[in-house]
Amino acid sequence: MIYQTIVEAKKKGDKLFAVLIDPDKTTGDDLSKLIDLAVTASTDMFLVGGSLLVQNRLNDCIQCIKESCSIPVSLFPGSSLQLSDKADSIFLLSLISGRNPDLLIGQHVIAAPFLKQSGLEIIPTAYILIDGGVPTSVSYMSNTTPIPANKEDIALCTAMAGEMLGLKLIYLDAGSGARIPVSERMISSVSSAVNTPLIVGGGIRTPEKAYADARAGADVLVVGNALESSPALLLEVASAIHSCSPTKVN
Ligand code: 1GP
Repeated sequence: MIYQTIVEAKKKGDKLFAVLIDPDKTTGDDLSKLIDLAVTASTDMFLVGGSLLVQNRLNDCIQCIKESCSIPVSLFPGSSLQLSDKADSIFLLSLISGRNPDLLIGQHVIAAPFLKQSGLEIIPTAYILIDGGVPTSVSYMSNTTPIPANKEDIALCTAMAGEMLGLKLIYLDAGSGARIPVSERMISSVSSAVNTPLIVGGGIRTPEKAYADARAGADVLVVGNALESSPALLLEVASAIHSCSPTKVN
């Protein structure tokens, strides 16, 4: 169970590394190579999805991962069209930084019957967009305004509300390809205000930033975009994140 893994890791102070794969962009040999690197680096989980998928490759992508390794796969869906029972779990995102009812409850209603019979582990996730310095696909597609990058108070009150509503993960996301990733200051403010495991992603491009985010209080670090152009970065980022973990051998 992916959620249990995250909770247990948090209890021990271990930091987890998630590789985000956009099934439109990483295919064929590139996908196989990324999976091999992920296995070598003891990657903790794959997230699969994107704000807008146009190529209908979601199932094939997940199948390729499942046939190649035992790293768990979670759906990270941009919409209710991005569902697959080939994954292990789904981050069922409620976009609580926004005020678009479709992404707070509408898409979930559409997805509910499929999810009910899918056998997927459902992980209700408080999804909080932070301004990443450029208009990202997720802010455009979701028709929501991200929280300004320097407004830690808004982010932490949003995270607290998400926790009070019973959501099981808090995901602070600057959006894929963000120019400015979520600041350590914001990560630290949010992580000290909630007990819920904290996922951080969007624009992380260096092992140093991943390390700093883990030290600031992120429990799971997500990297996607940077690996599309520099797959070998995966090894360095994984090592930096796992070096923060008291119980992991690096
Ligand atoms: C995006 O947090 C993820 O939703 C990962 O972002 O692709 O910029 O690494 P990147």
